[in-house]
Amino acid sequence: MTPRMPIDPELIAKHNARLQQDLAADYDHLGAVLARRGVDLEAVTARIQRFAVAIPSWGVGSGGTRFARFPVAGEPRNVFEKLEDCAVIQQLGRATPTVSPHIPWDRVDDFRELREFAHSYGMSFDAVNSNTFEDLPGQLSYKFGSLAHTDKAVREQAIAHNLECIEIGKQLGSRALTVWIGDGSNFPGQLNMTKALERYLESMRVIVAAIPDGWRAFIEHKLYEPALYSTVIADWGTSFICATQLGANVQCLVDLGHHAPTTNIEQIVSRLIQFQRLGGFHFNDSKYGDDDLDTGAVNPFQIFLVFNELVDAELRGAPGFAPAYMLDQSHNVTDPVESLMESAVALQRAYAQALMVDRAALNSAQESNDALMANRTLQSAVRMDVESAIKMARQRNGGAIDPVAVFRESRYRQCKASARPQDLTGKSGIV
Ligand code: RM4
Ligand code: MN
Ligand code: MN
Repeated sequence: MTPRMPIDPELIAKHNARLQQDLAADYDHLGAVLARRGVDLEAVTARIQRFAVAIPSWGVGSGGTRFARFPVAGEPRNVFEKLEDCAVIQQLGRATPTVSPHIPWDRVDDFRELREFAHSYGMSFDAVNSNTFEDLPGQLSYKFGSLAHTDKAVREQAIAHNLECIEIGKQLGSRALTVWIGDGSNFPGQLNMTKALERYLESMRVIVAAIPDGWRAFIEHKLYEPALYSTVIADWGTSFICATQLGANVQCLVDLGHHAPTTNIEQIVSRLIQFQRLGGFHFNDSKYGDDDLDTGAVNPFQIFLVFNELVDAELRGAPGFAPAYMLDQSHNVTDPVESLMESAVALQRAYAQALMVDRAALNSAQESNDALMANRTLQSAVRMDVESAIKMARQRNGGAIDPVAVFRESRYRQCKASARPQDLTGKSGIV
């Protein structure tokens, strides 16, 4: 069955035809440059074609700050409409075939129907995210935490929610549960930090016992927010300890925004790979904190350095290496569809550049302590203009050479602005 296409394929074909000749010339040129470096462009393009990153369902709506939210016209009002927007991102960009749902934001009566709906667009579901940081009417409050709460009844409610997320995931065809908690404290002394972690582990043990065979549980650390003095899973060290305590199917997720500025994230990635606990990523970018800006918008070199570790692990066949890639961004001033398409490209770019690192030269520079040459080896890869390889990969996968241009010309957003009248009452900062 051919998947439903939210954008007219004719429009993509027309655009591609216009850009075809220039792309072929740029691609040939890149091939010649790479050949001189001993890199086979076709092999790189084939790997870019296979690269995939999940879209966060919450990312296709406008985010917001603590101050205000400025919804984009025609933003999705429910998970079906979110999937439709995700399908646009995939149809044009061809790097995002899966969606990571968030419960309860994406709750529906019939999850099998939702799965079928996604399939009709050629999309499927990635890790299910549980949410125990927000209160729902009629429930016990998470104001003072969830899985690590002092009150057993609250912990049980949070556990039950995660168990339900696993059941939902089974119906959606997911293979992972992502648990991020907001638990922590706002004042020194407020929380017994040891007891809180003990309670967290006790709760997580129940959840992990319900993780089906072939699934993974991802735990996600975060330095601060909503708890502003201490968080229970504050850093990768705590996350790593918890994963090792909880079982082989529990791995650490690295959300790039969840670190103090200047933290050496690529080194964290290297450590987690080495000890087989790298579950995957929530990609985004930031300048100050958990800004959730578009991936690669502020510090593309950081993304490259992360991919340098990932490619190194891939090439040496690091045991247990199977990171799940997801975006986790909040779009305040851009069209979320455009931001997500550009972010997937930023990852492909970092991946392609990391594939171009002369590994033999890097290794010999490292072994001989030639710091300058080692750094020059990385710098020369990151300076490569790999756009034509990415465009070629996208076109070969059936996408648009210039996804943003096609998206704008399609007037999809304008159509949705009238097709999806918004009820703006009672909407909070996040989708
Ligand atoms: C958190 C964390 C989680 C995400 C929520 C929306 O800061 O990054 O992964 O689900 O935000
Ligand atoms: Mn995240
Ligand atoms: Mn976050």
